[in-house]
This record gives sequence, C-alpha cells and structure tokens, in this order.
Amino acid sequence: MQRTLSIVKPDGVEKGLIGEVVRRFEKEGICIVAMRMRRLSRREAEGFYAVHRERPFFNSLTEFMSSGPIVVLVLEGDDVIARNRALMGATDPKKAEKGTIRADFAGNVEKNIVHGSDAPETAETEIRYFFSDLDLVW
Ligand code: FUP
Repeated sequence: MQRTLSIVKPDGVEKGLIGEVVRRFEKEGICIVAMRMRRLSRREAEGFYAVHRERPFFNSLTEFMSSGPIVVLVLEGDDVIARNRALMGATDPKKAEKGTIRADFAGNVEKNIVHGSDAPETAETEIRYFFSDLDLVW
C-alpha cells in the first residue's frame, strides 16, 4: 500500500475541475484519505517547489501556484504514485497521452491542472508539507 500527494492547481479549481479530478480517482479505485482546500502564500509555494528554485520557471510557477485556491489530497492504494501519474499524463499537455487529465484539460506546461508526487520519498515529504498524521483517515 502506497500514498501520494495530489494537488488540483489554481487553474483546475478555476476551470471547475475539482469534481472531475476526484471522479477519475474514484473511478480508478484510488482511495482518498485526506482532502482540503487552501490558498498558498508565495512563500508556501516556494517551499513546496524548493527543488526547482534554480530553474528558470521557478518565479512564474510559484506566482501561479499562489494565485488562487488549490485542493490538496492524499491518495492511497497499490502502486498509487504511478497510477496517479498515469491518470495525470505528461507534464507538457502537448505530450500527454489522450484521455489523461492534462491532455484533456491543461493549457500549457505550467498551468497543467494537477500535481502528483513522483516517488515514495517525495510523496512522504509532500504529504508532510500539508497534512499531519491526524488528518489522514484510517
Ligand atoms: P510533474 O512532476 O509532471 O508535475 O513535472 P515536474 O516535476 O518536472 O515540474 C513541476 C512543475 O514545474 C510542473 F508541474 C510545472 C512546472 N514546470 C514549468 O512551469 N515549466 C517547465 O518547463 C517544467 C515544469
């Protein structure tokens, strides 16, 4: 059993896609064990994306991520990190497989609707960034 952090980004919330994203998780049999809406400050967005701080897109990305409300979720299930990433599709929606969330809804490589942890270690760090053990349903 694995856990991963998912985020419906500000563009996903603005486009009214919270329900659509949640529906895809549920349809896939992925269990939601925590879910919360919040708005990140610029500093909180910078902290979340700290690994990207030297990248040229860091300023624009953190501005976007703090531009409106997001929904953060903890997903649980067998191999859920890879399964969530398969549902999301490639970072760049132009390269994302048909039928994935990003291929269906994303505008560009930055405004790409959803985030999903990419490995067990990052999943643990990212879940801790938003949730304490007491927030997780079990
Ligand atoms: P992903 O794991 O698919 O979300 O992609 P990355 O970890 O490589 O990138 C994290 C976020 O950085 C992306 F969701 C959007 C942003 N990004 C850009 O804005 N421009 C880029 O060229 C690459 C990533």
